[in-house]
Amino acid sequence: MLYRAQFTQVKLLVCVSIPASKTGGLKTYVHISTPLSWPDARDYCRENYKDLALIESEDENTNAYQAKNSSSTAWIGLYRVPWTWSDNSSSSFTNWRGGEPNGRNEYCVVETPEHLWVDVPCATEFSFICQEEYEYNLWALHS
Ligand SMILES: [Ca+2]
Repeated sequence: MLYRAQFTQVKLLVCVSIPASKTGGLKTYVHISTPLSWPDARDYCRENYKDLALIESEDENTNAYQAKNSSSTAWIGLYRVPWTWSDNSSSSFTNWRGGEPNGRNEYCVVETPEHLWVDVPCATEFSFICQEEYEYNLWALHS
C-alpha cells in the first residue's frame, strides 16, 4: 500500500505577559487629585489600577513626580517601619527629604512639591499616585 503523508499547517499563537517589575521595565504612574487617607488611596489604586506607586529607581521617581502637578503633595506606596512598599516589596532606592523619616506616628510617605519624600500620619488626606498595570506582551507565531 502506498501511504501518503499529509502535513497540515499548524499555527501556534503564544502570548506571554510578564509584569514590568520582573523585566526591569519602567512603571507608568497616574495622579489622582482627590484627597484620601493612605489606606483609602491604596484601595482605590488597587481597584482601578495596580497599586499605589512603587518607586524603585531615579527614573521611576522622576516619572512618578512628573505624573502629578508640581504643587501637589501626593501619597506613594511606601509605608511603615521597616519601610515597605504596599505590595510588600522592599527596595534600596529612597528619596527622603533631609531629616526624614522622623515621625513617631508618621508611617506613610508622600512625595512633596519639592520632589522629596516625607513620612506623615497615614490618616491625613492627600492626593495620590497610582501605578498602572503594565506588562510586556511577547507574541510568537509558528507555522
Ligand atoms: Ca515626617
